[in-house]
Parts: sequence; structure tokens; C-alpha cells
Amino acid sequence: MRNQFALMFALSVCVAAAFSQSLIPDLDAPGIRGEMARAEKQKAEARFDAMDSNKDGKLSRDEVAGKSAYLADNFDKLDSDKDGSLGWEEFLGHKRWPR
Ligand SMILES: [Ca+2]
Ligand SMILES: [Ca+2]
Repeated sequence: MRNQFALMFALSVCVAAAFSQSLIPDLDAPGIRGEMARAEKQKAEARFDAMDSNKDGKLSRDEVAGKSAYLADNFDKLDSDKDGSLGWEEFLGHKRWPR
């Protein structure tokens, strides 16, 4: 019974994660969703570019230090390919908005 509960809980967490990914609208989504996606992407690009001081298209640990507590604190977790820097998609946390 306990195990069953744990399994149900694990499943619902997976579903929630998949669901939140699908809430991120595509850039060419129709209507307001697409407009919001494009506006948000522009804001994210501005934030990314402002932190990318050497303009190599990646954020190093030094570049995020002191500018984003969230990125600095979660750097290792966000750096999914473990190359020591955050690329655009690692920064965004999803792959729906290619640059
Ligand atoms: Ca950089
Ligand atoms: Ca990386």
C-alpha cells in the first residue's frame, strides 16, 4: 500500500513536469500564446546577452556570478551537458525557442 502510494506520487510528479513543459508555447503558436512566447523570448534574449559579457553565446560561471542568484546557485544542475557553461537552451530550461 505504501509502495503503491509512492509510485502514484512519482507518476504524478512526472506528469506535472511533462505538463509544465507543454505549457511553454511555441513561438509560432496562434494568437496571444505566440505573441507572449515571442515577447518572453525577446526578454530572455536581452537578459542572456546582458550577462554574456564576452559574447560567445554561452554564460560562464563568472558571467552569471553577481547577476543572477538563481543561475549562480543552480549552475551545475542547469549545465546539462556539463561543459562548464550555460548555453541558450540550458539558460531557458527548454528547447522550444531556438535562437
Ligand atoms: Ca560568455
Ligand atoms: Ca552547458
